[in-house]
Amino acid sequence: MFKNSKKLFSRAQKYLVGGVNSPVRAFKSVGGNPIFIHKGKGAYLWDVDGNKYADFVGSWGPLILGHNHPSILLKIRQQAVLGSSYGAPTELEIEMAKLVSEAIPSIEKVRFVSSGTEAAMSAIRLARGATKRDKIIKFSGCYHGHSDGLLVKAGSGATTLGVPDSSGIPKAYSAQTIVLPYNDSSAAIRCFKKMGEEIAAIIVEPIAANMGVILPQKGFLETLRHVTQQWGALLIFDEVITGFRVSYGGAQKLLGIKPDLTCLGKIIGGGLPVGAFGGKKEIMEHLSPLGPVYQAGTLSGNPLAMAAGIETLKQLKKLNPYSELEKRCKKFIQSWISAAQINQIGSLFTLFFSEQPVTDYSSALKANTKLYAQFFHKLLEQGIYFPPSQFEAAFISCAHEESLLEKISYKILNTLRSLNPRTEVLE
Ligand code: KE4
Repeated sequence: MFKNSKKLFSRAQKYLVGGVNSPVRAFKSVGGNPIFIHKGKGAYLWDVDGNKYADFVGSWGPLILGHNHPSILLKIRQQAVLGSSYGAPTELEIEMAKLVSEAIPSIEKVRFVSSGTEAAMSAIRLARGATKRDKIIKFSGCYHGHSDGLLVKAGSGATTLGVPDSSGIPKAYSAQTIVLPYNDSSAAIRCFKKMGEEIAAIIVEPIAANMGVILPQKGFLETLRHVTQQWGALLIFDEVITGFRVSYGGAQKLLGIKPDLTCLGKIIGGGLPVGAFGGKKEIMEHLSPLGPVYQAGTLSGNPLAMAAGIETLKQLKKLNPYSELEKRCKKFIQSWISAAQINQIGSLFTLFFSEQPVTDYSSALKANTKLYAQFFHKLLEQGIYFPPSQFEAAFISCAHEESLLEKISYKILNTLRSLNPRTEVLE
């Protein structure tokens, strides 16, 4: 079933660290060898052994329209014959910036970069430059890319300064980052009372999706908005996943909270490398070439990526698929509710192998990752490709037809039953 993938994986390990270019792809948390992909189309992937899969990873979020969408492919082709990169401004960047700003009004000015990591790293530097303060707050279990100051875990006490969450990061960097529990409003208030004048910004995933999907509890984001305004700090929403995923205006539109800065990525590239950060004009204009906060990128605003992103946003604006995706996703997961903890919003969800509700990182870590690993491989053998980690979000796309979801939902229920005989069927 996986002969050619196995061969490619051993060749890959000769040249690529761990055989991959991003760790989660190596299947370390579910065991076994990664499948190597030959092509994608709509809701499906095919691996190099010809196995077909219904794909619920969607390249980790960008492909809300499905793989290889014809009109996006056409726009990439049309741009490719004009050239792939100029390192000079193009009209495409203006069109893309206008689409983003019209969709997310809190983004009065925007800067395009080439990844979500770059977007979050740059937004933090901008916040520090604009406020002349050094400390930032992030939340345990939230991921904002791999820049040094954000690969930090909580120090000993809740509001003590962070410690590195990876080797190679100087303690001095992590000491500027405070890590608080997600959904813990009082910890945020206590922290500001203790060191509010030193805090440049809070960065938060308004809907967490990197510990599995975890929804913000009532009042949490409102508290972050209030306490940052009270103390002159900035509120940064990392919408790399939720931007254009949970609504055309992202989580901030859905939840009615306006941040000072927003990070974007994934969907806005339509499958090509694009990230972005943007916000209030008077904050953004601290950025070079207007202001003293330096930021740059060879491929920022790359024309091919802009062409793919523009077409993606135009399609989403035309289709406005969000209520349909929410309906389909809710129907898709409803029969599993008795067998696992399911957190879902819009077209993203996580099935936690846990007895109790999952509302923050510590409750997420109680999930049975061994059972998840068995679940993952049983699905893979049935042609269903779920995220190879319990702590990642699964996605459906506009290409996941109801008939497909119904068929797959039944297979998943049977798989859950085989792993957990206690599963009653909710007809
Ligand atoms: P990238 O640098 O991977 O484009 O974006 C970093 C990032 C920033 N913010 C959020 C909320 C994110 O989810 C991410 C990246 N997400 C992971 C999956 N959860 C990317 C997959 C991977 O690391 O291979």
